[in-house]
Amino acid sequence: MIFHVLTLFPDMIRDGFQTSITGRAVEKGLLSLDTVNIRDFSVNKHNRVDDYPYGGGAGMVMQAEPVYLAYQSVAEKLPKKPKVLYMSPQGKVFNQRMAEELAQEEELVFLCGHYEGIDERVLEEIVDEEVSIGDYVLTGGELPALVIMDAVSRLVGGVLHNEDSAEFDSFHDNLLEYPQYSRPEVWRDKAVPPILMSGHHANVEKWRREQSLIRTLERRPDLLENANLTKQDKKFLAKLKEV
Ligand code: 4FV
Repeated sequence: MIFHVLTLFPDMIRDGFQTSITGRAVEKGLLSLDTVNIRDFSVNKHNRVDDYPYGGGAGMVMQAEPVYLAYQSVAEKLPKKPKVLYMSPQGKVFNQRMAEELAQEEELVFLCGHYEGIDERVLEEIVDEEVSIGDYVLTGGELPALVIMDAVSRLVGGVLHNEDSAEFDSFHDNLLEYPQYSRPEVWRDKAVPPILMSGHHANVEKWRREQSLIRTLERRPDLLENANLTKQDKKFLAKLKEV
């Protein structure tokens, strides 16, 4: 997977991506990161990339040309048009299912805005999908790009030590994950649920599935609509709702 990031703050992207799991994946050649500084494509003598919004109003807007030239500097090197994602509160809200879809791509281009946003005309020209990481306003698109790159990277083969861990993730079957425990067996008088010490894998799996169902019903009942539930799951949930 190759990530191209069009940004005014390439260092922020590099620093955020080249540590820990994604950093090791870059070293292993499983992922690669190409940051492009939009300011390098400024077309005015003061190296500006923003200007006042037509129609007035607060703040500044990123101009179309530097963004377009930055995009072209990536696209002209590629055999086919890459998928371009623009980070914006006006976009489709990101989720695990979207991460799984994006992980199928070979290359992704992330466009990171700043100020009040980017001139709509270049967005119409180059953007395939506007994506939001949540209903709040950030100072820039860099953190959303890092969030999405991290979630997608986990799903790229070989990035995670243990492939399975992605398989039993939160939102697996669209359910919240079960509680986790590790040594010591008793911590400040709190013991690990005995079922987890039984070594009886089937019982452990059953208990974990029930915990996922309990948590999802308590914390995110909205997820249950699209959850992949077995008959046993539905019977267990019905019993929970009786209580
Ligand atoms: C955002 C979000 C976000 C809006 C104006 C950057 C900021 C500034 N992006 N999910 N929430 N972007 O707040 O993706 O340009």
